[in-house]
Amino acid sequence: MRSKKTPDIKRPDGSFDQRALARLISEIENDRDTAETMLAKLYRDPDTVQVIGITGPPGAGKSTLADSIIGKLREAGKTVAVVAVDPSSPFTGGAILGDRIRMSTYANDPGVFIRSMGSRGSLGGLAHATFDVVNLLRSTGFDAVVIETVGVGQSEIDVLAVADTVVLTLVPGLGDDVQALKAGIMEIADIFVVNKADRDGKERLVAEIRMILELNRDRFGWVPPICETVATEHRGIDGLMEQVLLHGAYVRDHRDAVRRPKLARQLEKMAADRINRDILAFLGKGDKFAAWLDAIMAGERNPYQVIQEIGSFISVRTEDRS
Ligand SMILES: Nc1nc2c(ncn2[C@@H]2O[C@H](COP(=O)(O)OP(=O)(O)OP(=O)(O)O)[C@@H](O)[C@H]2O)c(=O)[nH]1
Ligand SMILES: [Mg+2]
Repeated sequence: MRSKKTPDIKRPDGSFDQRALARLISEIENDRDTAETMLAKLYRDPDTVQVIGITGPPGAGKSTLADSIIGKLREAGKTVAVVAVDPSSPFTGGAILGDRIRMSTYANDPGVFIRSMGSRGSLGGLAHATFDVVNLLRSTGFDAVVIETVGVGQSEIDVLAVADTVVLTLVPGLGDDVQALKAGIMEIADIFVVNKADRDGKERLVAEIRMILELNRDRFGWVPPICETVATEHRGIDGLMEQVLLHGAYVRDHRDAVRRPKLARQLEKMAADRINRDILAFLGKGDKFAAWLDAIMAGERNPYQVIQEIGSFISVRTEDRS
């Protein structure tokens, strides 16, 4: 057990020790146990911080929007931490470099901290380490945290769990994608952005979103607005920012209704991850896993019988501890 003093990331003058922060994040990425120990001590959840998740399909303009949002937050004198989650998928292999270039406007701004993370090793699409990193940044004293994540699947559900405000970025000309998204997006988006509004098909996309919203009207405490933007020309950004801030206020006023289910989802994921690690470590330790494999290979047992045995092993252990 190492007992290291955790450095103060936010200095008395309001600036951030970015190198110390980068070091803590590397520790989080490299060692789950260290991460848990550190965050058990550091975790804070001040309701003055707004975590903004920007999600949507590849190339929708998420980074360009993030850049504009960071700009607006800086104009308002707010400090911002940015986490860009890059899927290790071959389809978006260039994303890391792309994000760095597009966000480079703020690379030397002491009030902005930028970090790219891979989503490698994550079952849910968004790296488990991302939860930890966002929680670290939430705890450290930034006024806002911006997460960019690509995709339109499970990873959005993950974003939902760590973000207070989820901005779903869509673009005209996606064809049937909105239909396909229908089930999922309603639970995800706090704000819809129709970006690339300079393109054909904008009206149709807006109408489609509006229809889905209309059908689900009863389900909302907060009715997600639809913002039209042309991120490359900074058009529509003021309107988007206004909604982001309004939603931030809504979250603060409805903390139980908004934060509790998000925390529940997060805790569920974290618990599953923890249990998974513990049990795999336990199975590995006593060479039981190898013995089971031997038995399967020898034809003495089949994998399903082994899984049943593993199940009873686990329940014995959990009963012991209760
Ligand atoms: N015409 C037009 N192009 C845009 C707009 N917003 C972004 N783009 C362009 O779309 C491309 C992708 O923009 P990004 O901001 O990198 O999109 P992204 O969603 O972050 O992309 P990934 O992170 O790779 O998924 C870039 O070439 C942008 O210049 C827009 O409003 N209109
Ligand atoms: Mg991007």
